[in-house]
Amino acid sequence: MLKNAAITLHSIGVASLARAGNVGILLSDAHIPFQENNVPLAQWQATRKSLQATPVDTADNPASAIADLRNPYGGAPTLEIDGVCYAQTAPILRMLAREIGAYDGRDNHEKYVVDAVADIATDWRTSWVGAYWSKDPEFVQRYRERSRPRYIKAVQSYLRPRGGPYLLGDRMTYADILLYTLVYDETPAMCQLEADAPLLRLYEAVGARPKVAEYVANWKATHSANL
Ligand SMILES: N[C@@H](CCC(=O)N[C@@H](CS)C(=O)NCC(=O)O)C(=O)O
Repeated sequence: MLKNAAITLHSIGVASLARAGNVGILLSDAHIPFQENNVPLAQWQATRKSLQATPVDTADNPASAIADLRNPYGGAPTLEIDGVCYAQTAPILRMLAREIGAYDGRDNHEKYVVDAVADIATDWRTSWVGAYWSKDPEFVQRYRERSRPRYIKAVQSYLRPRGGPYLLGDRMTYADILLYTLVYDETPAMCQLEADAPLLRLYEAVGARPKVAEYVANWKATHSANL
């Protein structure tokens, strides 16, 4: 499905790696070529509408009328593979992990751990997005003082006993990528991570992977044009 496919990652031009960055990082780390359609925020509504639209059924592609070939919710990231849209960050990452045969646990218990940490990261991301755009200082303060420390404490409880640097030791999973982009967007300083914190070790290990470092450097260089 991924081999020789035409792959486009649709993302919104914001000053953060955000949700779409997770998909870009996994594809890059796996050496899978893709195009990025980074849409300026002001033009996103039109892109959203086109991603939501169910394509017209055609004689040579009758399956194109199926709604899940598009992105009914219409958010970013949307990953288009040979004209089929995949939506929702964690499910996209899981689908890619299954296709590639990496970035996940090897047995059912490991897969559960990866899913559980990914779920916390997903909640953390949603909470962070709310605080990022909020104009309510009390809400932002609650996020900083209660929500963020609670997410960090929870993920570090999974990381600490396994010895790091990644959640499953020396194998990077898609959950590690979700955590990396959060710490990147928040900054390690805002996360108040101690020098020996497991989450900081994970952040440094993911960021030091050559294809991840290359993706992030390129993202910094190119995405500012759409802000
Ligand atoms: N559950 C979805 C949420 C997607 C989402 O809300 N993405 C934001 C950007 S990070 C977005 O697209 N906002 C603009 C919109 O909803 O049109 C996911 O994890 O991918």
